[in-house]
Amino acid sequence: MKHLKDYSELSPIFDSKKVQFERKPLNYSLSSLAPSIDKATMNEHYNVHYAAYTKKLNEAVKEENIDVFMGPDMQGIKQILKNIRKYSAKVRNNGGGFYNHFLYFENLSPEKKNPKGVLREAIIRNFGSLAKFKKQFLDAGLNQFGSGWVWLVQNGNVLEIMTTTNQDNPLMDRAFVGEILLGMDVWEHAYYLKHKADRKSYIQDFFEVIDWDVVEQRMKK
Ligand code: MN3
Repeated sequence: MKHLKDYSELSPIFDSKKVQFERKPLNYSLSSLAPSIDKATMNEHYNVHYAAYTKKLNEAVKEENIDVFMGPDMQGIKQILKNIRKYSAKVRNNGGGFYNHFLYFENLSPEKKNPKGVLREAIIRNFGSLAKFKKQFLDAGLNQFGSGWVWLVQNGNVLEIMTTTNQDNPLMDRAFVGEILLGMDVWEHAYYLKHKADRKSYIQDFFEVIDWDVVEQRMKK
């Protein structure tokens, strides 16, 4: 089996038998986000949950003979998500799980950062202040019933907060053509070992470990 990674520059390939989605390696250690997100949670989340979505997505792509165009900037999975209604629940759940966790782990950092430059300006223009953005993002997370995700997305000059259920993603079945800037997992597996049922304290801790440089890099400028 030739392994292809959907997080790097690749040659195009259309053969589902050769497609292999892989987790993006972390550029920080599992323990380095503590105390905001503890090592045990990170290990379960990255090495068990994210790994399982990735494995099952690879299974589903083979079982359903899905031709995937692997390319830079995660084109392979994005193409599947944008056409998700053509595929099974297994593809939807695990394709979403694969891409959502790619975004989540990439937009975390052990370094304390703050929004800068055009990102900071856009947040202030759209939400009034960073504090007001955080309040809206927190509320969106608290109001998301059951498992799901909270997103900061960009549509042209407009930044918006969106939520999705289960492992759905803004790219699925929508007229969404913008950029996903930030993803926050509010499934219990993202926080239950440390924060128990206290989703609010998890979200407050999540704000401490956001990689705002990655968020800014995802902006279309
Ligand atoms: Mn998760």
